[in-house]
Amino acid sequence: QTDRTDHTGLTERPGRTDRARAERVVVGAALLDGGRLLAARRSAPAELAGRWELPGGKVEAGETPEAALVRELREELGVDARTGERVPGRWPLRPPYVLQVWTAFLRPGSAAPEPLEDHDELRWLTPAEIWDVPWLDQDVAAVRQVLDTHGGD
Ligand code: 9L3
Ligand code: MG
Repeated sequence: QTDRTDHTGLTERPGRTDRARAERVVVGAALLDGGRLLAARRSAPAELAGRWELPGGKVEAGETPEAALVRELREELGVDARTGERVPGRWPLRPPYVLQVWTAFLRPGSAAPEPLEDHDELRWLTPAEIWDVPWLDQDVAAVRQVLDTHGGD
């Protein structure tokens, strides 16, 4: 591949721009309540079943990541949530997917989370309990970052 020159006269590095263009964001929620973090055990697909994750899913076309996260939390857990801050970092999943994480909080009057689809168990973990569950490999670094930035929330 050769470098392209755009109208500004600057060259782009094709590898990097093409990868970024093809990327699909999966949003994960660091759902926090009283200093505890919600962990969800996947029941599907088979290769992920039994491992724990930050709940969430794929951002759909025309959707902001924050809106996708609120939608996913309603669909998967039956809750009315709002997003907080982006947790710094981006963690590669199976290409073209990349995981990004936002903090999230239950809105007043929200139902308590229930495992409605894709999960079969939920746990609210204190910081001391965070590593008691077998997280998905791809979620470990994200959870560590959540603990570093929001461990006291
Ligand atoms: N994934 C990994 N960690 C997460 C989430 C929410 C998702 N915290 C992976 C699992 C799937 C893909 O991303 O391979 C899409 O997620 P989903 O739509 O099946 O939840
Ligand atoms: Mg999901």
